[in-house]
Amino acid sequence: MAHLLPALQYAFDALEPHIDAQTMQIHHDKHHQAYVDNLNKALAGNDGEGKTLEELMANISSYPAAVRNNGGGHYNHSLFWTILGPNAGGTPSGDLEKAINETFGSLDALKEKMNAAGATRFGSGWAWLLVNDGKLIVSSTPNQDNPLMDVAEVKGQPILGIDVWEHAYYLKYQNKRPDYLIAIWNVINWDAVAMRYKAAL
Ligand code: MN3
Repeated sequence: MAHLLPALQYAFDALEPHIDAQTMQIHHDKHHQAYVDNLNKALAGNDGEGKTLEELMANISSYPAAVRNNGGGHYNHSLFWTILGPNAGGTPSGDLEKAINETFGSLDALKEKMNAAGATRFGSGWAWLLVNDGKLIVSSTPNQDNPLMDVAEVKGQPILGIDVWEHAYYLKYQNKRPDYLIAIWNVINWDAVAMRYKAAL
């Protein structure tokens, strides 16, 4: 069963003005599609072919770089589209809010920590909020790696990931990655993050 590009659940322009429509269209239809296509090519005829993305991530060190890069790319972007949304932003509620306040002190402190992780990731990569053994942790990974990979420095279940590749922001923000990182909090879908948090516990 080949991997498929998941449909975006909102319009390309739904995240305007924070993330522009052209960036969303190219990012989803071209970049993510390429990860899916190249993953399917890399898996054709070998033992990773029937595996789920999660199974591949857990044992990624035993696969070629093309599976790591494109499988990570497919997993990361599939997560990314779902934790963004129109009419989003604001603050989380319930257990997630409580855990954020207990772990980081406040939502603003979490945002600062995530933004620092994203801003200081040299080159391309991701900033993550993940759950490990019931605890919230902020980390970052290079390239298309993620916390599910056996090679990750900080492992766990990712519940929020922010893409800091230039293709995620360059058309609107050019070299100003920190400005993109401030703006993206206006389109974070906290209900989706809370669902992932609950599932990760
Ligand atoms: Mn991307």
